[in-house]
Amino acid sequence: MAITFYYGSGSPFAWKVWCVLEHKQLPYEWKRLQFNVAELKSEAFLAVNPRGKVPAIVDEDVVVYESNAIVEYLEERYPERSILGSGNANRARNRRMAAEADHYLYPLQRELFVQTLFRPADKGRDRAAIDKAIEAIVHELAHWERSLGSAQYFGGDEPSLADWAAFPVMRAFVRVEEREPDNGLGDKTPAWMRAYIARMEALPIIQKTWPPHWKG
Ligand SMILES: N[C@@H](CCC(=O)N[C@@H](CS)C(=O)NCC(=O)O)C(=O)O
Repeated sequence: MAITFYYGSGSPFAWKVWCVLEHKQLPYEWKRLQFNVAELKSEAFLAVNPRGKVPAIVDEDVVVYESNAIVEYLEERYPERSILGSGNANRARNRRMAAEADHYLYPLQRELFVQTLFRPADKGRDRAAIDKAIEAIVHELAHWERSLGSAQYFGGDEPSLADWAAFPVMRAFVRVEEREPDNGLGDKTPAWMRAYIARMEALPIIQKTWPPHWKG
């Protein structure tokens, strides 16, 4: 039976889980929820995730929410086509970077969105707050540059969980630059990250899982 996958377009956590489902070539039924009370806080969805957040999955009688719990569940339940690689060191490295993406990278994306795309146009823009957010992002990206080293992917020669976790957040930085080109992030985006993003965007998994509301 196919896994039911509850998704929200633009959520980096949901994008990560979608990439993992594709990486593992698992059958799933994709259910896109809109970010509104009617859908996320409906009785039906709260029965799946009482927090009313995406992503979530239902696999027969198993319900899992929280993206890291979901990807760990999928890895244990369906170990073929591992997202963690082989050997304790690789597996720990992937888990470490997935945690870093959530705890260090994502909050910076969130703050940048709050200051730009999520801020009503009639409120204008707080230049100092945007500059501060960009400065924090540039500082954080230095850690990612060190982790990547000369590899193609954070996972090494092939993309793995570290990439499925980090790429959606990094691509969201670029999204802000595309939507508000004057914000100054573009000039500060490191060349290695642009090259990495281009490499990831060329992957069939990323093309297939592209956030629907970013298309067109
Ligand atoms: N820690 C959770 C975060 C999930 C999360 O915050 N999802 C957001 C989208 S990025 C959401 O559904 N927000 C809707 C809401 O809070 O009403 C995970 O890893 O799954």
